[in-house]
Amino acid sequence: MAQPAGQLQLSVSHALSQGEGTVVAVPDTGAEASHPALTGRLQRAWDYVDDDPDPAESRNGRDDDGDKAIDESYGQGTFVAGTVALTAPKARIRPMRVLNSDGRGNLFVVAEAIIESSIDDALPGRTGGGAGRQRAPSRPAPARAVLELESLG
Ligand SMILES: [Ca+2]
Ligand SMILES: [Ca+2]
Ligand SMILES: [Ca+2]
Repeated sequence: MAQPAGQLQLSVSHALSQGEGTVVAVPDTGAEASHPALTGRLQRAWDYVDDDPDPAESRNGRDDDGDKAIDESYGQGTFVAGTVALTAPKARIRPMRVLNSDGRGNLFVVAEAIIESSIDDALPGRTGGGAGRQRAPSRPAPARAVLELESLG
């Protein structure tokens, strides 16, 4: 049955696959686990902005990028994760918070998150019911390398 262009045609895609057995990493502003579309869908992941194990979205009430809009990207990661939940209703979703509430992040940290998302053993969601992956409390290595380079002038 033909459907108008621009629609997602979810019934067609769901007949092909609903994402069974897959994990979709969402490197963005994080995601709200309490959102109805995401309840029970999220795997544990990492907050690369605050370097903690809770990638929930967070706003700080500041215009971090100086564009006169405060926390304008808050909700973006939850929207993207919700879109994944809708299009792949049986996939698990791993939110990786790599952008702050104004949508800004460090390219090297984003790269690290993407790399880690492709290494199963490095993922906290694979560790079962324990406390998750143990990370050093310091900055992720690529960001630390940049800072060290900067300090060398
Ligand atoms: Ca956090
Ligand atoms: Ca802003
Ligand atoms: Ca902000």
